[in-house]
Amino acid sequence: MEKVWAQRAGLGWQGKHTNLITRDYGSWVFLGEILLDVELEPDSPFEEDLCGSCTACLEACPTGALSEAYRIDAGRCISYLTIEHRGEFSPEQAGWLNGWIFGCDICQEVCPWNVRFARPTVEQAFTPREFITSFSVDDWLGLGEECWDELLRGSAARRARYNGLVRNVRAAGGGPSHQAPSSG
Ligand code: B12
Ligand code: SF4
Ligand code: SF4
Repeated sequence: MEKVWAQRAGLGWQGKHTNLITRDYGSWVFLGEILLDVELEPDSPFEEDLCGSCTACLEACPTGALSEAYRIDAGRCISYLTIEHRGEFSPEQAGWLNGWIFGCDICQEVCPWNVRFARPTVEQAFTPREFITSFSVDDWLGLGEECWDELLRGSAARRARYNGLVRNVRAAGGGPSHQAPSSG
C-alpha cells in the first residue's frame, strides 16, 4: 500500500487516477520505503485533495478502467493487460491496447500536475535504452527470444515475458496508434 503510506508520510494525495501526486513533481515518481530500527519524528499526513473539479484522467482513459473517480478497474487497465495478464487476450481486451505494448500512461499524461511539474530524471538507469525508442512493429515481431533476452537484460520490461510482449505487439500493432498530447 505504498500510495497510502506516501500520503500518510506527507508526500501528496491519491488523485482520481489513483496514483499518488506530489506538488513538486506531479505523479511521475516511484515510491519506495526504507526500513529502519531508529526512532524518527513522523511527518504530518498530506490532508488536501488538489484534483478539484478536474476530470481529465477519467475522460482520457480509453478502456473505462476509471469509470469512477479514485477507483480503478484493474482488469480493464492497459497496464495490467500488457504487464500482468498471462495467456491470450479476448478479442475485446485485444482492442483496448491503443498502441501500448508495456504499461500505459494516458491518465498521467493528461494530468495538469504532470503537464506543469513533471521533469525528466537525471538518473541514467531510468533513461530508455536506445533500441526501444527506434524499434518498429516489425522489429519487435522479428525479435527472437534469444535477442529479447539479450536486449532486455536487467529491465523491468521483462515482467511481461517474451510471449506476453509478442502478444502485446500483435494486439497493439493492429489497434489505433497512440498519440501523446501536446504540452501546454
Ligand atoms: C497492483 C498495482 C498495480 C495494478 C493496480 C493499480 C491500482 N491503481 O491499484 C496495475 C497493474 C493496474 C497497476 C498499474 C500501474 N501502476 Co501500479 N502498482 C500496484 C502495486 C504493486 C500495488 C497496489 C495495491 O493494490 N495496493 C493495495 C491496495 C489495497 O491499496 P490501494 O489500492 O492504495 O487501496 C487503499 C486506498 O486507496 C483505499 N481504497 C482503494 N480503493 C477504495 C475504494 C473505496 C470504496 C474506499 C473507501 C477506499 C479505497 O483503501 C485501500 C487501503 O488503504 C503498487 C506498489 C505497492 N506495493 O503499493 C504499484 C504502484 C501503485 N504502481 C505504480 C505505477 C507507476 C503504475 C503505472 C503508472 C505503471 C504504468 N506506466 O503502466 C500504472 C498506473 C495505472 C493507474 N491508473 O493506477 C506506482 C505509482 C506511483 C505513484 N505516483 O503513485 C506504484 C506505487 C509502484 C511504485 N513503487 O512506484 N499497478
Ligand atoms: S493506465 Fe491507461 S488504461 Fe490504466 S487507468 Fe490509466 S489511462 Fe486507463
Ligand atoms: S487528471 Fe485531474 S482529476 Fe485526474 S488525477 Fe490529475 S488533477 Fe486529479
